[in-house]
Amino acid sequence: MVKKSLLNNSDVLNIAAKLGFTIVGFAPAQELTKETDYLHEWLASGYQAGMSYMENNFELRKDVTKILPSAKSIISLGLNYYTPENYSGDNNKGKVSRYAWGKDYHLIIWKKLDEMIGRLTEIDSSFEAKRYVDTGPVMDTAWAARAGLGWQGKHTILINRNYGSWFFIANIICNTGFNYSKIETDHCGSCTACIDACPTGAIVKEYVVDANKCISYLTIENKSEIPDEYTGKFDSWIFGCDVCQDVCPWNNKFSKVTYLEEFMNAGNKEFTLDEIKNMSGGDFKRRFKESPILRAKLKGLLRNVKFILGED
Ligand code: B12
Ligand code: SF4
Ligand code: SF4
Repeated sequence: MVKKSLLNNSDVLNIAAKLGFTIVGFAPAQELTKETDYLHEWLASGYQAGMSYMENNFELRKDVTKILPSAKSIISLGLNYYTPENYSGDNNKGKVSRYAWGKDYHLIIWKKLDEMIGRLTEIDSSFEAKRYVDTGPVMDTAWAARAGLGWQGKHTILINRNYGSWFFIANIICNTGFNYSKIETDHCGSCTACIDACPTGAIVKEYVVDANKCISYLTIENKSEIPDEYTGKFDSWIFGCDVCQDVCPWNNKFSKVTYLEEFMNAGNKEFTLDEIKNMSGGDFKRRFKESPILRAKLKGLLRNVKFILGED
């Protein structure tokens, strides 16, 4: 006889809400066939640029039972990071994209996911789970879409009809069956605002981003020089880029202020360019110890500052 799980949707929803995950959905752990076909095409086009890790573990991305053999469901969670602050508009300052204004979201979310798994295991000791946010061989956005959190906009970021797109996605692969969520329909319609506004033409066609051209890639993941063809196109982005989300009507209408303290009073919104240029390695490590900006390393951040100043 199959043992019935002691857990149900409400247990998850209650715990998730206490931890600040205001967007939650459930998907059956079936193979991601259509999504991995698109991934295959994307890789074949070289759109992963220097992120060779995207080429690895294709089978795990497609089939989560290769990660957790007992997998039955994916619990998908969205953590809203929107705050009403904005940039000063000072031309001597370099802008950091909104997701990186505060503490590194991986650190915040891993802790919350561990707490959640701990509490679910207290209810049902047979609960088995693996949790992911961003890193690891899991297609975060594809699972969030399957779990009804929203639809992938033409800029490829997931949009929720009540929150817009300023939220992180986390996924828990687990061995419990749930009542599954309804998949959200695409509400982009005839809008092309993100494609029209992208400063570097990185949204090469609807629903496809070429990382080689994306300011987010070029300022964060890229280890080389920034190609000359982008001179004058970066505005003053020195870490990431939010243009495609800033122009999206769903964000303009539906963004809600997060009530998570972790994202309030975020100190890393913008920097005077001289401040970066004068930073020592030690200053950089101290200042960005728990920030996503650490990923660019001082070398990368300096390259970005010099690029927007036209100094390289
Ligand atoms: C690699 C990566 C990047 C790369 C490549 C981006 C990309 N679109 O692939 C770079 C460095 C450029 C990047 C930038 C950013 N990223 Co990023 N990134 C990732 C990562 C690690 C993998 C994404 C991936 O699988 N790409 C592969 C391609 C094939 O997938 P895709 O673009 O989603 O394409 C899908 C659809 O568009 C669709 N599709 C393809 N073709 C077609 C055609 C049609 C007709 C249709 C209908 C659909 C369709 O199928 C594809 C597969 O499902 C995820 C975390 C994770 N582990 O999943 C975070 C993630 C997507 N990033 C995130 C964020 C926040 C960002 C930035 C906003 C950060 C910033 N402000 O600078 C930017 C946004 C840039 C953008 N417009 O995408 C968040 C998004 C949260 C959300 N609400 O959706 C994620 C989910 C991290 C997280 N866990 O929160 N990122
Ligand atoms: S993040 Fe910036 S560069 Fe990348 S697709 Fe969006 S608007 Fe274009
Ligand atoms: S700007 Fe328009 S096309 Fe782009 S994601 Fe938002 S609604 Fe969709």
